[in-house]
Formats: sequence, structure tokens, C-alpha cells
Amino acid sequence: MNSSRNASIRIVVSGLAAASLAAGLAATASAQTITHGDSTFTMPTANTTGATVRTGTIGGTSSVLIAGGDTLDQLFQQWWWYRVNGVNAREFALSNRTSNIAVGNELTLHYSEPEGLNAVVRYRLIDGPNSPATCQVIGTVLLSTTSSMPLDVSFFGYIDLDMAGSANDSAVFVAPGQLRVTDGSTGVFGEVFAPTANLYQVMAFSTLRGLLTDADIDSLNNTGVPFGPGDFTGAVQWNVIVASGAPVQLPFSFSLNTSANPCDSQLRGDANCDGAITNFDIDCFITAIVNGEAAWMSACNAGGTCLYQCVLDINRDGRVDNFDIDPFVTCIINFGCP
Ligand SMILES: [Ca+2]
Ligand SMILES: [Ca+2]
Ligand SMILES: [Ca+2]
Ligand SMILES: [Ca+2]
Repeated sequence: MNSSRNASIRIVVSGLAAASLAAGLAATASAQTITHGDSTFTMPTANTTGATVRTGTIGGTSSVLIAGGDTLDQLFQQWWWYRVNGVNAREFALSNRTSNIAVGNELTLHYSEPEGLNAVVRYRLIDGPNSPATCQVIGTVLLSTTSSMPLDVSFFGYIDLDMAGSANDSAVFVAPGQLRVTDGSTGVFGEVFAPTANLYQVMAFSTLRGLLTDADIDSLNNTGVPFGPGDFTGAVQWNVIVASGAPVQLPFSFSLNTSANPCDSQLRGDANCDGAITNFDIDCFITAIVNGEAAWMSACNAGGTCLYQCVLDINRDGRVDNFDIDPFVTCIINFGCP
């Protein structure tokens, strides 16, 4: 980002802060910071940046992501837009925040939008080694609906990384759904990981953001990679059906100087989270399949270091269910997953 971008954002912040106070939203409007080790991640106050305003043209929150041992904020903006197909004639930002909860290294934001679309946005910060300073933010969005009719939703995850605090960045895919953005002079890099997204697009600031904030329908077109050097911005698009009683979870993680794939450091099949694949994993695997994530968390993952999806989604199809049973048995027989 440059100084003119800073200046324009400050103007918008002050104007919208007044508007949100007038609307009586001050009680839930507070900036949220989570920390882990010496890394921090901050999402700003609800409804106080162009960001989280439904049709704000500045778009995207001004986020802060700082990895341990460093002082640079390397994340200019990150935010979410959606369109209910057949209902909306444009994209809208998630904007109607109903609660925000920051506890330790986890931030949870609840949104309730007028189409009957609800979103629970979760960020989990995981600090890593220093020199270079590393951390991951494991993001997920859980979409559900209060409507009796299924919603046909296009949902967008947007990110504007400024590696090493500047715009001299290049981007390439390092694995399917995993994009690496590297600073041209320092080698500092960030990654974005969205394995289940249907579409992506990468462009120089601010054209891509404009597609999400303007008054028409846009879909991403799988172009722009490799990118740069330039002022990187990227987005992914999921096209999903959200039906009553059938919530949809969308994974979207990002990182500094390490992989953004949260499963890279997790042992698939290690259902009791003890670092090995043995018969002792069988009980915990059954707990997960039969009783779900909450029961598994309390019975088998007291330290909270294992991620449900990473260790239990054995067949890597994005769900933990009966289809994981056969490959899990194979893992146990072989003391490791193929
Ligand atoms: Ca648009
Ligand atoms: Ca950028
Ligand atoms: Ca184990
Ligand atoms: Ca699975």
C-alpha cells in the first residue's frame, strides 16, 4: 500500500464510525486482536471501515498480521463477499455482525445477512519459529441459512497481502489451491490456501476489489497467475448450495514465511493426537465419526494442537464421515496413512 491509500482509508473510517454510532451498533463494535506466541492478528471494528459495510466501495477491512520477531504489518486487507444467485443483482460484503468473540488465539465473528444467510467466520492464529518470522492464520467460514428454501450462494474470500510491507510482489501456485506471494527484494513470502474453492483470480490493486464492490454481478475467471511483480490482490470463489440443516464449511488459510496448508504439520490418522498412528487411535476415530467434532475435541484433543479436518478427513474430501472409515483401517494396519 502507499500513503495515498492510507489517507483515503482514514477518511472513510471517521465517516463510517459516526454512522455506526448513530445506528446504535457501538455495543458490538470493537477491534479484535488475537495473539499466539509473539504473533498477532487483528480484524478491525465492525462497520467502521469500508470493509464491513454492505456496499462499501473501499471494500475489505484493514487487517493487521504481524509474525513474531518482526514489526511489519504484511496484510493490507482481507474480507468476504457473497451473492445469493437468483436473489441478488450484485455482490455484498458480509456486514451485519451480530457478535465478535476473541479468546486466546481464536477470533469468531457471527454475521446474519438479510437473504437468510448466516456466516460464522473463524480465525485461528498459530505462531511459528522466528528468523524469518512465521505464522499461520487458519480461517474458516461456516455458512448456514434460516430460509426454508436452499440458497444458491457464490461466496468470495479476498486478500491483499503486501509482503515486507510493500507492493513489489510476485505470485505462483505451489500446490493445487495454494498460492505463494513473494516479495521481490527480501524473499519474504506469504501463502493463501483455499483447497475447495471453485474459482480464483489475481490482479494488481484495486481492480479485483472493484469487481466485488461495484453494483453488478461478477464471477472470477481463473486468471492472473503467475503474477507480478506488482501490488498483489487475490480472491477465490466458492459456488455452493446452503440448505436448512446442511451448513457448508469453507476453508481459507493464509500465512507468513511458512505453508498456509494447516495440514502440512499434522499427522493424518492420528485421531488421539499423540504423534503416532497406532491402535490407540481407534477409539478416538470412532468418537469423531459417531459423535462429531465437539465430542472428539473434549475426549481426544485436550491440548488442542490437532485440527479435526487434518487428522480425521483420511480420504481428503473435505468431510469427516463414513467414507473415511475404510482408509482409516488401512492407516492402522500400516501404522501410517498412504
Ligand atoms: Ca460486482
Ligand atoms: Ca498488495
Ligand atoms: Ca495416535
Ligand atoms: Ca473424508
